[in-house]
Amino acid sequence: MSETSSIKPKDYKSDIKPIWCPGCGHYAILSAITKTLAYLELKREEVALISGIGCSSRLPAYLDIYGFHGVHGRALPVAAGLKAARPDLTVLAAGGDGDGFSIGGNHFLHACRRNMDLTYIVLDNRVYGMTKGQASPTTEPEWSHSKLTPHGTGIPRFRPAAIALASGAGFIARGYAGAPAELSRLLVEAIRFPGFAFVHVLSQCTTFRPEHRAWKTLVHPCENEVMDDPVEASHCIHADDGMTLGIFYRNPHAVWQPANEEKGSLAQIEREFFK
Ligand SMILES: Cc1ncc(C[n+]2csc(CCOP(=O)(O)OP(=O)(O)O)c2C)c(N)n1
Ligand code: SF4
Repeated sequence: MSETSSIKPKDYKSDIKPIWCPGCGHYAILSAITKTLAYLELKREEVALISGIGCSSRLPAYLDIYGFHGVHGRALPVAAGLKAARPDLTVLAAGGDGDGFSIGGNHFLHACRRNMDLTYIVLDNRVYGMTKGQASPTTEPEWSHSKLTPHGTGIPRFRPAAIALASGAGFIARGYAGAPAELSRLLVEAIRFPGFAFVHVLSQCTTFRPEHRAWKTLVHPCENEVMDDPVEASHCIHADDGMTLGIFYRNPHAVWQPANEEKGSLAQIEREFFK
């Protein structure tokens, strides 16, 4: 990371102190994001982070950049709208596994397919943290610690990387809150990638999934070179045990960005609307 940059990671932090539980993985991801922005020397007014709802989606409050703490599962359409109107901005979207893969699952598929120049960071703790520990789409089928699913869900886990690949995402990577320097390197690559970049981040929930402490012994680096062939990447992603870290797939292709010539001022839009 650059030592010469005049803009420091702390410059991107707001004065609001995070209220996450002690040891929550989301702290390290917040720090990785600020380090990434400083490394890329992005001015605060050049970047926006859009979130949904959940512990993870509190991120915009803790950052002193443009931000929008949105509606559950709706970070991606808001981020896409912002990018359509302001292509000059670096637009990040972030949220949890419940937010992005359950209620927002449909948006995830189509954001991958549409391929706007966005970076989507999912803080995956395999549980609904904010609503006190229900199973999410990435929860193991046998996990039975929620009163709602006392015998486990019995349903196979959602495979975010495989679904992103099948839906057309051009950049797919996985990081871990316990490896923040590596995560920051992934985020740099993701933001530089021209198109939709999906960064799946394992983020431990110390309160509802204390067994996540073992993750530090389970994660392992991706042994393959970064792939640009979807068939090869598909083999690799299907063989993955969910704990592989690194960039799985990188394949830039046509970015969708609506033409902005007809964009009017707010006053013009209002006049058209009430005509
Ligand atoms: C439309 C809607 N449905 C349900 C909720 C309740 N709700 C708030 S946060 C949340 C789950 C958040 O879990 P996740 O996205 O995994 O994030 P985490 O809190 O674990 O970081 C739910 C279901 C809501 N706020 N809005
Ligand atoms: S409930 Fe879990 S995800 Fe939410 S702040 Fe606490 S440790 Fe983090």
